[in-house]
Amino acid sequence: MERTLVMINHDGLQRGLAGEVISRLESRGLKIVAMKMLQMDEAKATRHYEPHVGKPFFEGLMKFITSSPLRAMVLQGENAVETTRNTMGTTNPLDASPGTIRGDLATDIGRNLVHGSDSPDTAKKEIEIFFSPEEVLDYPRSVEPWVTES
Ligand code: IDP
Ligand code: MG
Repeated sequence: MERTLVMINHDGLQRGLAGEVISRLESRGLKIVAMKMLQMDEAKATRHYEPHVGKPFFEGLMKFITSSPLRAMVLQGENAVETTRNTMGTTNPLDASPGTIRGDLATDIGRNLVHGSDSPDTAKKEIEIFFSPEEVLDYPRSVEPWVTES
């Protein structure tokens, strides 16, 4: 069973698209095993986007990502990383296929709504930046909450 880090960035929150994004990911069979609101400080943002340090868009990305709270989640499932990535669509929404989150809901590469880890190794590192082990709570699929014990 694989885990991945998903963020609904504040462009997504401000546009009221969190439910839509979560719904699409849950509909693919991924379980939300952790979720919270958080505001990234510069240290956490730099760790999270470390591979992009020095790129032309890095400064703008830092400014954007630290400017308002966002929603972070850990999703779990078979091939959670790849399933999340292909549900999100490609980085530039202009190239993203219709049917993907970015292809249907975004137009601007700097406002592409979501983050998803790009490999299981990256996922592990990214989850550790934002969640303590106690905050990630797996639960069984077999629970039947609609049946009252008598
Ligand atoms: P990803 O989010 O699809 O994994 P990354 O290459 O990891 O894409 O880039 C992280 C984020 O940085 C992107 O989601 C996007 O918001 C921003 N970004 C990446 N490339 C560019 C660019 O060329 N111009 C502006 N922003 C970019
Ligand atoms: Mg990435």
